[in-house]
Amino acid sequence: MALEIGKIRNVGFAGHGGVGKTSLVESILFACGAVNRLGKVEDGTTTTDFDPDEIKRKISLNTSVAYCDWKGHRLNLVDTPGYGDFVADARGGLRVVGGAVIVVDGVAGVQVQTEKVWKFANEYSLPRMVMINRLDRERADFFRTLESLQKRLKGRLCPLQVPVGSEASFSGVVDLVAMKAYTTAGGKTTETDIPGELMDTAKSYREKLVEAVAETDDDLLAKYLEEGSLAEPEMVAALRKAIAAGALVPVLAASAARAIGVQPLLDLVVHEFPSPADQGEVDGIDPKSKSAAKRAPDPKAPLAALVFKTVTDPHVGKLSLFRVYSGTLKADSQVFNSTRETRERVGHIGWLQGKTQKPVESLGPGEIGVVAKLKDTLTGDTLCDEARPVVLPAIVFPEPSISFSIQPKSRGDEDKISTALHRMEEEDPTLHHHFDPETKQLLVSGIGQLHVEVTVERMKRKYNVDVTVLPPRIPYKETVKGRAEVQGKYKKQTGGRGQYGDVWLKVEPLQRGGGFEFVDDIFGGAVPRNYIPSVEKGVRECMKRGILAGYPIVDLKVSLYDGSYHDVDSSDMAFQIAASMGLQKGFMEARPCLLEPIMNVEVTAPAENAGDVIGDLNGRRGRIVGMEPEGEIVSVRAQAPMAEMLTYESTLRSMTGGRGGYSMEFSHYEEVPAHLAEKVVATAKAEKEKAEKH
Ligand SMILES: Nc1nc2c(ncn2[C@@H]2O[C@H](COP(=O)(O)OP(=O)(O)OP(=O)(O)O)[C@@H](O)[C@H]2O)c(=O)[nH]1
Ligand SMILES: [Mg+2]
Repeated sequence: MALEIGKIRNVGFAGHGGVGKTSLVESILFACGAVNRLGKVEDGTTTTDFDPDEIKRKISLNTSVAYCDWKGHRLNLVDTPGYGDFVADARGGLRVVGGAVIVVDGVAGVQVQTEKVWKFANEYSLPRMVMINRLDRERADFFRTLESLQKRLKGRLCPLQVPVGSEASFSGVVDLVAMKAYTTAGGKTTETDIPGELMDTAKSYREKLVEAVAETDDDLLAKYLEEGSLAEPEMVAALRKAIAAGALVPVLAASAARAIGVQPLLDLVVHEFPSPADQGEVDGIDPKSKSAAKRAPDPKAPLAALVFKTVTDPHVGKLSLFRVYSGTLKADSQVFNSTRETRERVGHIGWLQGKTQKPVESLGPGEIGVVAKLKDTLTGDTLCDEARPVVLPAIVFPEPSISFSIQPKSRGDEDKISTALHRMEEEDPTLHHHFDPETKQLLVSGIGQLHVEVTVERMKRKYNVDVTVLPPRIPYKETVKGRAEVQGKYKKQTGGRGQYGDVWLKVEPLQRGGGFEFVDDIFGGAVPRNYIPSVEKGVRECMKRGILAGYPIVDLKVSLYDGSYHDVDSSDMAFQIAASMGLQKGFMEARPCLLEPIMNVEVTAPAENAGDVIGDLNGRRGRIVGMEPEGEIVSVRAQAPMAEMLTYESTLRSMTGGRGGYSMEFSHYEEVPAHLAEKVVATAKAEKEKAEKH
């Protein structure tokens, strides 16, 4: 029997790294009786951080799913990673939920990845609540954190609770709708009256809440202004509507580790977040007619399900995590993968409790489940009824931004490495690898250094291949600053059939991010029509290989404006070569330069280290773009070249005695200063010569 759709709540947990998402999910599972022992991240015993690499590093690397039942409702909990290198996985997780709990730390407040997951939630128009967690810690402060939330996150954020006590004496929350306190002692939560000393605070924040709710509805606002208050049922109904529409984001208080605020959160999830039925129809495309197609959350409708995560399990092989949007998926059936246009056999299906599968016969709309051993299906694919196909929008993942070259430790492991990487790329859409024929290096690209390190460890553990990671290769690019008009002529006419191609090219820069533009300015057939694509191809091939230092050329406009040909000797190949020769010459005449990736960096450090942190960033050619004190911690935002940030981790650690943290992501490309560019060009030349010798 499939679950009753109105009783399902799919909830995502997202936020910056280490704020307590996994601990919160564990605490929820325990409160609901879904686990009988409360796991701890420190001990590697939580339900949703079960991967050996997660246990070893004590951070979440993957989105994982667990379920529990609360007051007659089924909650599917989607725990997403918050560390910068892995946060992209939260995109997949948030895609399939009906509401998100954005968790923030009660000391640090809004951090880089908080803003990132907030944007993901915006993209999917997700109703959300913000939970200020870890309020039992020293220096944690609900109201100061609230200010940072209201300042830095777009949306109408309003407390729905205020905390009872603070730091070590934090013991519960006051619900501002019911005007009741829920205090927790020894893991047990009980409803009590609001402590006398909190009454004034509670009343004043309730007033703010009522006002905020009223402001989401014109009729309600008129009534509120007239009568000065709102009736309870009206207020409750309007609150639910406002949250669902994203017009209001309630702010809550908690300590996941001490189970404070957990039961009140569960009641709110059940009352305030939409069920899959409330979420309504989902939009897709009919692959036959290419027109829009909708699918209703009806168990009898044709099947439509989306795979949002793929993992490989050493025992069972490939697992696909999916959400059913419409229709019913049955065990032992056949489905159609409309994204890849192939049939898939479905064997066992089930619910997921971390790594454990609970087999079920069927899964209805709104349910989240798992299926093993699909052949061709990858993350983002739609599974549906072949007779009524539909493709749901895919999930967009970021491109990798850093590349490391890797070498096998034992000879002859090259094939094993490439098989392992192919398999891992099926699981992880942010991982890529390719062989660079110029330098004869195998490059593994990921979001950051830790991402690549974890990949290499996995390769060893799961596929039994050991590799050495060499320092990363900065993904420089080449472009020009000036213009040039040049001839490229390729002529070989000695004996037999010759080769003849002759082009005149104009080379010009495009604005940053402009890519490539090819202009055909040939009049009167100086270059015959059928060879114009050959010229463009020759230019493109040459741009891929690079000219200055072997990096791809970007932001370039090339116009073909003259040339000549030979009736017999001209060929596709001859024009490609002529174009490539022309570009090489024109490029070098048009003031070539190198571009380097610039990163957005956010550093948090104890206030007394702020001066050192800023001085050091300046020394790394960084530009400070902002600095915000948050209590005894400062957060410094800067832009700095990737090439200067490779060794940052250890420097920051020693500068701050291990108390600083940072995150970094790609921002844009900028020109490399000339004296540094010379070094890069020289190194590239040496590498190329070395590779040619071997
Ligand atoms: N004092 C205190 N510590 C907490 C609380 N919640 C979590 N922690 C601790 O904070 C650390 C990080 O917790 P996690 O649950 O792994 O945080 P996370 O948000 O899942 O981290 P990532 O998934 O890696 O982004 C662990 O050491 C937890 O024990 C809390 O309410 N109070
Ligand atoms: Mg986690």
